[in-house]
Amino acid sequence: MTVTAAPRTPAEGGNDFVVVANRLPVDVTVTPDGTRSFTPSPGGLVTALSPVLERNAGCWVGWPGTVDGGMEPFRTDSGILLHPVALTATDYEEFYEGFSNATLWPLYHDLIVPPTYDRTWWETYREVNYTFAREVTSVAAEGATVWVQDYQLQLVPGILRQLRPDLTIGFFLHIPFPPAELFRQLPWREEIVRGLLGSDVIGFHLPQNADNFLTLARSVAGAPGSHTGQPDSLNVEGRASVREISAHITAPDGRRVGVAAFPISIDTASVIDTAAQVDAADIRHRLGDPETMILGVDRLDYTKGILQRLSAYEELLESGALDPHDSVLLQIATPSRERLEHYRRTRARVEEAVGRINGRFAEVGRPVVHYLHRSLGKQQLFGCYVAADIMLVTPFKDGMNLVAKEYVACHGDGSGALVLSEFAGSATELNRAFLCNPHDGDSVKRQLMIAVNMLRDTPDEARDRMLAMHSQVVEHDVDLWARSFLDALRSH
Ligand code: ADQ
Repeated sequence: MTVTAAPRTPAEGGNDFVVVANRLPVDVTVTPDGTRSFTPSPGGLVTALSPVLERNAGCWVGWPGTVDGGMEPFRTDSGILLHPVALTATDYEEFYEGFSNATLWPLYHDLIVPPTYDRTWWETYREVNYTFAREVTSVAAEGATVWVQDYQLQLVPGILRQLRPDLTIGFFLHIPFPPAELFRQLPWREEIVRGLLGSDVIGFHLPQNADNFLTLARSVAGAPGSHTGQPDSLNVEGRASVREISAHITAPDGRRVGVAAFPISIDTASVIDTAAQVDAADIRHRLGDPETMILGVDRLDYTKGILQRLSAYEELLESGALDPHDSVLLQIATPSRERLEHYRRTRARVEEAVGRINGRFAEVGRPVVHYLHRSLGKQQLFGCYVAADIMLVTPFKDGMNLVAKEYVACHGDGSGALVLSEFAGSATELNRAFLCNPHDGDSVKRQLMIAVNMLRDTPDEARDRMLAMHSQVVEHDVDLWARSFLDALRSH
């Protein structure tokens, strides 16, 4: 990625559209001679927001991924102004690894592992949220629209509301919002809810997440609200009208805050375009030309159910339902949060399982599980999507899951099958997938085998299912998501 330096002080008047997220959309690498290089960073948020900012020529405020001091603002070759927020090593440990990923992440993902409640982490979370908000005020024009992203920055809307009442503030949560009875565990629950209520519009992936928040906001922050369950006065126009504000709640300062579901999606046209250029036959050939190629693609996170997926596959090989001579599972796992104990443990268990399964069922030169622990380029990744007969997406809990949508986008010819956890947000829209319960190994095995058999015995039925889902992701892309949210924010 080519970047050019931009002045620290914003151009006269500042920026009219600002996105603020924990991470900038690039990874910065510093070589020993001090030269910096930039590569686009992986992850759902970046995948979703980059096209939106490119189209709006906006400013992205975020952490550049290194704790080695200040960095000047810079502009990407696609025209996005990147405004770095400096974090110290302690900020990184206590705000990011600690409060964000060892407190909020497990709490919001239904306590798959126990959250840690640590007052020092909380204090750093508050301070770092303040730092992000201050940086936003330095780049935002009078009356600008600011779109705050995700669980790391839930206090930013409230702080911005105090510092800059002229701003229009939207907030979108990319992960699930938990039921009130879980959220109430959080010792700082009231501050978080009040922080979010600094927004004009709060967006979630699913109506269920929005409902959870509304219940909480009433009970924790005492905010009265009107939950109509029906679209009300904030209707938006045209194509975006499928997403409407479903409820209003009154913030403690008397403002009306819109709360609604805006299911995120992918840049479908660009995925289809890239998928058309890949050589899927070559990938299958390099995997030994299996009759059945199964694929898993995830950040290596304990919420994604990778180990359980491997166990289901192992049991199917063991029982003979899948033939080890004709079946291959390719698991691509992006390294993630590697210093956290639960992540290290998950990785060790996944890698142990890969070794065990190959030890039991592989032949010389013919592994039954291929495992890559790294990030791939889009071309390579989408090549795997196109090549795979079956995509296994088995999270215990996932806000949306873009991987499932990317796979479907790559199968516009109706080929392939998606086995999808009913606990992924995307299951609501991709309801022609083979839905499974990842907590129940038999359910994963059953749905996988139904998919295998349908592809072989009644391919037309499998094709209908895939084509129905493909239309869904063509009609509901990331552009619709962003425009729906921003239209709702504008007309608030
Ligand atoms: P994630 O938990 O990161 O996102 P997901 O939605 O599946 O999960 O997005 C992952 C993205 O990273 C996809 O675009 C995928 O292509 C990319 N990716 C994954 N593995 C890769 C690899 N090895 N190499 C290259 N790219 C890879 C969070 C929430 C989700 C929510 C998104 C967006 O946890 O629930 O869907 O944000 O809101």
